[in-house]
Formats: sequence, structure tokens, C-alpha cells
Amino acid sequence: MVLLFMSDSDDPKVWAEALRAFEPDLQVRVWPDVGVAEEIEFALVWLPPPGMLAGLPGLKLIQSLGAGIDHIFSDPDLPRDVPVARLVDDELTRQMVEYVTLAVLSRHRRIDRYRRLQAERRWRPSRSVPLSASRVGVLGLGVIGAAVATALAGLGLAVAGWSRAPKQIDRVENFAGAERLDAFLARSDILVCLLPLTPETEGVLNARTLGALPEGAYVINVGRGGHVVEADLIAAIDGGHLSGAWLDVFRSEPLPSDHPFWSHPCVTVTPHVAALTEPASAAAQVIENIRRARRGREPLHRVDLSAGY
Ligand code: NDP
Ligand code: OXD
Repeated sequence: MVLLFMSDSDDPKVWAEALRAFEPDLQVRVWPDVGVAEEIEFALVWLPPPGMLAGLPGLKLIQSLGAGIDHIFSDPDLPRDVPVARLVDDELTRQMVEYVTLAVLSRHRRIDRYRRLQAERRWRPSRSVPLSASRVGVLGLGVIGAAVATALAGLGLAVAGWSRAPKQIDRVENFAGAERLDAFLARSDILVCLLPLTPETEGVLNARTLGALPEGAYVINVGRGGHVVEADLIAAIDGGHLSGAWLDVFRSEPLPSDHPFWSHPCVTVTPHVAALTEPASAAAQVIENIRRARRGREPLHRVDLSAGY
């Protein structure tokens, strides 16, 4: 028996249909209609409430309905003996590449400046600089970070990426480990955060690291809100060290209506939409994991609890 838990903006019926395209007889319940808790074997979740998973004693698999699993690992009562799997999905990756390319090129072509000039009805053309003059730094070179870095390098941008272990990616300079972070930041005019949120990466974008970026640098955060110390980011922009930020994820979502990001002239806000899981694309992987769990096999993309991602 499958239990679905998802955010209000997702329709569980769409997920149930996508799963039943592979297994017409699949039994699916939708939270809070758990029925007999012991019957639930597979929990397919996005932002489950803390304690929910601990109340399902028959669980064989916890499947994140997104790439990230911080929304599961943050539960202090998470049953630690049940495998947790995340999605690695071409469509999700494609959307992320599209979104980050949009943000990077908007910054490179100074679209924010033209928006401000438009509001003032002023015609002030300025010559664009070559793509190779914008040095992009991608924090996190995993499935999505590597795809983003490769796409940006393919456009002709000077791209580097930061990861824990050394990586070899065509046309992408690699900086690995905490000791290489400052050197990586010092050459990143446009910084893209694509890290998972873990105890090690929490608050990684703070006064010190933002200060290590070149004068006038720009920050794009599509990882998690917890990566940014928000007051430090605003101070770095208001103090003139950074030129602005493009943010898709926030410490508190939905972003509170009185949050300074909403009205800051140098900040672009989108409501966590860089990529949205498409059930039709991801269902095959979820079904495969359900089948593996039934046979007592390892799920695809099982997450390492000790690494936290
Ligand atoms: P992966 O797990 O594939 O990659 C994570 C990368 O981060 C790896 O390169 C890893 O290094 C690196 N990393 C992790 N911890 C550290 C550290 N302490 N120091 C240096 N590098 C570190 O994740 P994905 O690429 O699939 O996804 C990344 C994140 O993107 C997700 O966790 C999620 O938060 C976010 N996301 C946001 C979406 C949105 O709509 N805004 C949509 C989808 C994902 P190494 O390679 O050495 O292991
Ligand atoms: C994800 C997300 O992790 O959408 O998939 O943030």
C-alpha cells in the first residue's frame, strides 16, 4: 500500500494516475486518509510533517518526490532503518538548466538595469560584454549542478564548480573541499548555489563567504533557503559589495509578505519554481523503487543518511 503526502499545490490524483499507468492495481491512499497505518509500505512524500513517517511501522521505502531530501531528514523522528530515496529525473534537471541559464543570462545582459530604465522611460543602450567575461561559479556539482555547469560552459561562459570530492567535467574548472572554497569564490562573478541542504552547507552563504566574492558579484540561489544567511545577503547588497541576487528558495516558504526580499530593487524572487517534479516523467522511477522494495532490494538513488544528501 502506497501513502502519498504532498504540498497543497500538487494534485495527488495526478500522481496516483501516473503510478497506475505502470501498475493499474496499485493501492494508493492520500494523507490524511492513512487507514490502517500498519498497511502502509511505501511513503511517497514532499514536505511531510515531522513525526508522520514514524507513525507508519510497516514502511519499506521513503521516496522523496523531489531531488532534495532535507524535508525528510529534518524530521527528528525519522525512522532511520527505512531506506530513503530521492528523484534523479531528466525533466527536473532540464527545468533547472533552463531556469539557471535564464537567471545567468539575465544578469550577464544586465536585464535588471534595463527594467529600472524602462520604469523611468529612459533609453540608455550599453554595449554587452563577451560571455567569457562573466565567470560563473556553481556550488554543488551533483546531478543538477554538473548539468547546469556543462550547459553554461557550452554557451561560452567561464565556469567553475565546487564539490566535496574532485570532479572532472569538460570545460568546467573544479574546486574541491572546504579549503578550496575561498579560491573558488574569488573567481565567481555570478555564483549559483546548487548544493543540498545539510548541516555542513547550512548558512554557507554568509557575510564571510559573500565578502570573498569579487566586487559587484551576483548570487543565484536555487538550492535551499537555508544556504543563505538572509540578513548578510541584504547587507552585502545594500553595502554595495554585491550587485544583486536572484532567489527561488527561502528559509520560510511561502516567503512572508513583509519580507524585505519582495521589494528590494536588486533582488528577483520566484516562488520555488526553478523545477517542479512532473509525475508523468518521475513515476517510472518511483514504481521501480516500489518493486525493488517489495523484493527487499536497494532503491535507485538511495540517500546516504550519514552524508545527509
Ligand atoms: P546531488 O546530491 O546530485 O549533488 C550535490 C552536490 O553538492 C555534489 O556535487 C556534492 O559534492 C556537493 N556537496 C554536498 N555537500 C557539500 C559540501 N559540504 N561541500 C562541497 N560540496 C558539497 O544533488 P542534485 O544536483 O540532484 O540537487 C542539488 C539540490 O538542488 C537539491 O538538494 C535541492 O536542494 C536543489 N533543488 C532545487 C530545486 C528548485 O526547484 N529550486 C529543484 C531541484 C533541486 P560531491 O559531488 O563531492 O558529492
Ligand atoms: C526538489 C525541489 O528538491 O523541487 O526537487 O526543490
